[in-house]
Amino acid sequence: MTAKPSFYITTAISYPNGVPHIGHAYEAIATDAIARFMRLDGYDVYFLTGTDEHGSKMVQTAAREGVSPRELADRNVEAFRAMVQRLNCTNDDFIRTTEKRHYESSVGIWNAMVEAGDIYLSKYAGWYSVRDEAFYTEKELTVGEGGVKLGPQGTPVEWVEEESYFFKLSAYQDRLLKFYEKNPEFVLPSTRFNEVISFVKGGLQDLSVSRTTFDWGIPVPGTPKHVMYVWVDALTNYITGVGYPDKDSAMFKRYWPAALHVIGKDIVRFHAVYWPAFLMSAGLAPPKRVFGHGFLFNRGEKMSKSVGNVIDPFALADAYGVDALRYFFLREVPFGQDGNYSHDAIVTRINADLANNFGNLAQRSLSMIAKSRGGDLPEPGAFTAEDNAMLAAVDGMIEVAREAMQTQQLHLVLAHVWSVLAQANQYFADAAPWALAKTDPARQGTVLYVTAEVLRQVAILAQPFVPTGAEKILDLLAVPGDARDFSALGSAGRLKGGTKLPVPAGVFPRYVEPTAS
Ligand code: ME8
Repeated sequence: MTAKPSFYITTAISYPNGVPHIGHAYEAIATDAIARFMRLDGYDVYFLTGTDEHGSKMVQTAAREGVSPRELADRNVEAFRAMVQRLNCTNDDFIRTTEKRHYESSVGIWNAMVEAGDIYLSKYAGWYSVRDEAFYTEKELTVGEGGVKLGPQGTPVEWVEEESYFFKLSAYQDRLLKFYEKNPEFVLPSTRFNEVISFVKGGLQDLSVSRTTFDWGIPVPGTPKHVMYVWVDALTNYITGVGYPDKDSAMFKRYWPAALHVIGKDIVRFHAVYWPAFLMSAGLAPPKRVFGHGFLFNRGEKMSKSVGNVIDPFALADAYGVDALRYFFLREVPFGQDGNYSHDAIVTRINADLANNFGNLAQRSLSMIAKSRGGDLPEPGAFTAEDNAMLAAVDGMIEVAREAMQTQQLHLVLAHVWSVLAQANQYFADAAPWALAKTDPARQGTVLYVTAEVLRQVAILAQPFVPTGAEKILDLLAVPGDARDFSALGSAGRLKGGTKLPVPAGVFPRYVEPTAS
């Protein structure tokens, strides 16, 4: 047996300076859907998420709340852990940057960069945004209300002057540009890649990589009055998660370089410029891909912890259900673009796509099998042209899905699968099996068989997105646990006529507005 190809996938690690918001939930859901898809498609997937606990943003929030940064982190981390569980994410690990393994890893990469001759001591004098944890040049700034200077993401900057270690980022300009040229899909969507390339072409300045004005960070080896710049330690989490600094470990060899970092569009520069440069300096391979997803807006409003209009992902999961939330975000928002959400839009998707197209087709066909066949899946007779067209459409889904997933176009996978479901609803309506029970039971059996086969393949492909409901439908079709991955798609995995099916039950209910009590 050949070994499965590995696929190491990560989310960004979140700042636990507050509780999780819907942006964090969106990223976790999307990353989990990709991880599940690749696992079902035969990859050896490793999925990491976690929290980014150092830096001045944590220090400032903790001071405002009258607790230590560690207390603040300890308190909020639990909410992040709970969120990924609540959202049905299948992460293999959850990393905290305050863990011992991460200190060792960060010291490891620091020392490797020192050995490469890329770290030197100097003085930093420039602009810093605490909210972005980012240094900006004068030319990147704009002036906001009351003359306040703002960074490119619209956050306030302050003047910082301190002794600092620097990383020779300027020496990596050509190597980065060559790397980009060789890897034309290193950053997706391509518009974000173009921004990265022009930023690098515009000239890179050396990067301040240590701070001396606070001590909430990983001490620089040999110079404990310096702590590492939070982004050095944050990015390093991705290699800590697979065993660094032990580069020879089985884990590291198996999973590094990462196949995919899923992050938001605001932090593409850190992942696509600084991170590969650090790795090149340390003699490690850069990740294979960085995907910068869009931002979610609550009816057009940007959500962020600092602004205060945070939408609680737990409340949304309680209100609509986890499958529905996952489906909504991944179907509604083209992956890579910004998206809006509102109660009405979520309810429309639940009722039209999940309840009507999927749940209702399953309910109608399975209860007909229960009623007119005593729960035995019918043996099909000879297929008509309509049956063959339907089966060809459903057998062809995986190819379209795989193609879309090569560039993480999750919404296109769902759009295609649901277009086949729409075709199946039409097929079912046209064939009218309810009317055939008496007139032509053999033909009815064939129609019900074909419909069940459509449901089987749709449910297998829907598992990464709506795992709970899809698994229930596979249970109702008596599909064994070892016949639910993508190798069971297509004609090779056809349902067997005569199989005894369990008593049908509703899956994907309609959303009903709660009545005021
Ligand atoms: O940036 N919509 O942490 P973070 C969609 N610690 N995504 C959003 C969003 C929104 N409204 N708001 C934030 C950090 N995000 C760093 C990352 S990685 C080595 C360190 C995304 O808690 C954001 O783009 O501010 C990022 O990918 C993730 O949520 C965590 O954001």
